[in-house]
Amino acid sequence: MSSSRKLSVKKPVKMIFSGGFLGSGKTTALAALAKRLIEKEQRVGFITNDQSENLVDTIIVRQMLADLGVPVEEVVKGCFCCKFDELIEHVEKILAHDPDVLMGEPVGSCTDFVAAVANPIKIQYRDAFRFAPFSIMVDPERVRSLILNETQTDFPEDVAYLFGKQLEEADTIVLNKVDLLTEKETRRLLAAIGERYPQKKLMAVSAKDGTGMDEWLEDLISGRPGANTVLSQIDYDRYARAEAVLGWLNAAVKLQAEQPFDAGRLMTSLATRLRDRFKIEKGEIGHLKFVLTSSGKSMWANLTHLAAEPTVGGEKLDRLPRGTLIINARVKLEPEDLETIVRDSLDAVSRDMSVRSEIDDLQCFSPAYPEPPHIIREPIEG
Ligand SMILES: Nc1nc2c(ncn2[C@@H]2O[C@H](COP(=O)(O)OP(=O)(O)OP(=O)(O)O)[C@@H](O)[C@H]2O)c(=O)[nH]1
Ligand SMILES: [Mg+2]
Repeated sequence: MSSSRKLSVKKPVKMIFSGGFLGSGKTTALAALAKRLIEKEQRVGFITNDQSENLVDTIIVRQMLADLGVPVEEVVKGCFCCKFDELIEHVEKILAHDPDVLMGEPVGSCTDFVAAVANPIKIQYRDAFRFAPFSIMVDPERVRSLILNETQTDFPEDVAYLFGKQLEEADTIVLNKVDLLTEKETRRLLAAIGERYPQKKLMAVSAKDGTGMDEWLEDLISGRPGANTVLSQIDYDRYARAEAVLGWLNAAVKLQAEQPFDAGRLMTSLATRLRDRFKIEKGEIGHLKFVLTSSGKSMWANLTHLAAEPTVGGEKLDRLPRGTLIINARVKLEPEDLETIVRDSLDAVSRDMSVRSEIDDLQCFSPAYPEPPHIIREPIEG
């Protein structure tokens, strides 16, 4: 690969990318880090990524960071690795805003980021960017189920393989959601991760309550070179199988009612109903996320485990006569089954709440075999 294009930057832009499995807290954490950087008078840009259009994260990040003047771009219809040229196009759009820092969130089912994204960028645009340590975020429950085999999961072995590969290419493994853990449990999980990945820097944070976030940011902006841990070996067939067990659904739904309806109740009822159906079908949840937007305000709901209850966030919407609901579901189900369950559940909840729901756009599929255009497997400093 030759150095083919020049990007116009006054000084190298810091690249803060955080990967990690579905629902580990990447969007929440990167938005929180972006706010901290802005307080330090840094100019920030943000790039989201998904396998399809209608991505909840983009709406959430735009809402959380809009007033702070952060340009947000999204790369859709494939992960950064497979959509390398599109990624660069969107990076260029953000560079027009003259950022100091560019933050990016690869899709939660993505791995081999260093070989397929960071290394090609380092080679093609050597003077334009400096990578911060590449962080991989993990949810404590996934550590218990996918690494330690302590709790039951219906995700097959290939998903545990993908999860392990994500950790293997981290410079820093970030155990998130420690607000849900006792100190003892945090120490135990960190020790278990450290035993398996002894070369990695480990952090324990709560993106939600701020624990550990300043220390993490300090390391990210310390100048310690990042995205240097290229996977020496990865079986793309296993990686593809791990992605393909997931049904991936993105939908945009128009909601309208004669009598104003309760936005929070609609989302929690829908999430709960879906979870109960997924349980019956052994449809392990990667991430189920909704955002309901009305008159420029957005409220969202998330569910990351079959055993959990949905949580809501964002702006509290009053009772609404209409709104737009974006549904993103990443669930271990055949796409046809996932689509049927989502359509049925949406009908049932709409009926219960006397709301008319009309699906404007719906895509449901399994992610395609990952075929990054560039793979550079040598370690490259920079
Ligand atoms: N308790 C707790 N919940 C968190 C924390 N960080 C994120 N969450 C919740 O975890 C869920 C998933 O968070 P996201 O930030 O959307 O996760 P993500 O990794 O971006 O998910 P995908 O983009 O779908 O892969 C949301 O309900 C968040 O509110 C945390 O530190 N503590
Ligand atoms: Mg996200």
